[in-house]
Amino acid sequence: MPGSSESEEAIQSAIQVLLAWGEAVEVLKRFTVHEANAILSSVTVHANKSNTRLLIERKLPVNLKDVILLVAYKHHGMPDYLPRIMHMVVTDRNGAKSPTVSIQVTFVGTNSHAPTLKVSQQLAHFTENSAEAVNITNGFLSLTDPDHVFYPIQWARIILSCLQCGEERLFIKKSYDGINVSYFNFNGTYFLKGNASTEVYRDLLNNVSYLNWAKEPRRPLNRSVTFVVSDGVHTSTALAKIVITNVNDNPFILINGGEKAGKVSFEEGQDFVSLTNQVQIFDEDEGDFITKATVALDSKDLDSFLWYNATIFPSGLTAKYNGSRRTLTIEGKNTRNVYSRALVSVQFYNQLSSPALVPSHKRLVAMAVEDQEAVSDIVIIEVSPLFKVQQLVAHYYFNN
Ligand SMILES: [Ca+2]
Ligand SMILES: [Ca+2]
Ligand SMILES: [Ca+2]
Repeated sequence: MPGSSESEEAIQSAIQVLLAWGEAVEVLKRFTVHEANAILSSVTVHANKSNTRLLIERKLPVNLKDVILLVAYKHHGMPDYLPRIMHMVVTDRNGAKSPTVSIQVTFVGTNSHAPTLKVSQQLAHFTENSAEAVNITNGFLSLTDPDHVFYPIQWARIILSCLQCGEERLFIKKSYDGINVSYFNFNGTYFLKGNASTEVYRDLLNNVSYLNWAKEPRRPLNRSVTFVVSDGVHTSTALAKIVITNVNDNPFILINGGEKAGKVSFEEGQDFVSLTNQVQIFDEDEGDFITKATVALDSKDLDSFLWYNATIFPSGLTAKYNGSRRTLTIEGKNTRNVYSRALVSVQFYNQLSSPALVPSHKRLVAMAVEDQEAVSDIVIIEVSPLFKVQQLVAHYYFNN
């Protein structure tokens, strides 16, 4: 069939396509390299330097319009996806050209791809007591979806594996019109809802930060953050991790129902007096033990010493008094309650009927405790002697 033969000749010749827009050139090249499929595998594409002209050589009969539509559809970077006019000229092997034919290309898409969500660097660090929330992904979260222009991202969810939900939480300090953001403190979950591009969602998800204001972050000291996005049909998930560094908080002492200093008095010649009737020891780090307590006399106080009431001193601790340093040291790893009892048992001794001036009659006693890392502030207890009224003795000498 001559007509058919003429047609075959045209089909097997080089086909030159003049494109009215330049952007498709790079896309077409990229597409043929990376995403060759059944249609394009039979087509060879050359671009000229002006970037507005494509030379498509074909070996097998295919519908050229399909090729162009497919190429256009695959063009991820197209800014507006408005219809384009393409002008085509077909040249046979003798160089004879057809009249120019114009094709309007309308972009259509199918939501066939799941969004690709990735966190390439997964680890964020948070240090206890930091006032600043720490960014979780630091820009290392990426989100793409080849068909996002036709099928935008519809919602995202961010889930913190909080152990003290309420004392630790996520923040997003950024907003976009049209995206509704809500956070649920009780389970550490953000919900983002609203159609938007992958760029907008990527930006929001890269702005998620974590803050923990607990004095003792709950162990284990790591958390995970799960990101989920959906284009309405497909969802994708990525994970990031947070490692928390715990900081030791110093223990502290309150005596006699909440004071940071105390006063007791003793009658001279009384022998001894208890320094406190109540000691409370606190440590923000709930799990911390106390390892040591010291009670020290003023260095000038040479006529007093410290000891403890053995009947109420708790078992599990040891106490020894260093006379030259005038310090009672209580040791043993134990709870704050046990140390409280030990400190309540401490007694101040001064057996002189007329205590020396040091430099006044008042004596100072310093009390402190230590956890495994740090010493508390010192609590000072002022010990004042009460003078006994001296019996006035009159001596009469009678001379005969
Ligand atoms: Ca999609
Ligand atoms: Ca702490
Ligand atoms: Ca502590």
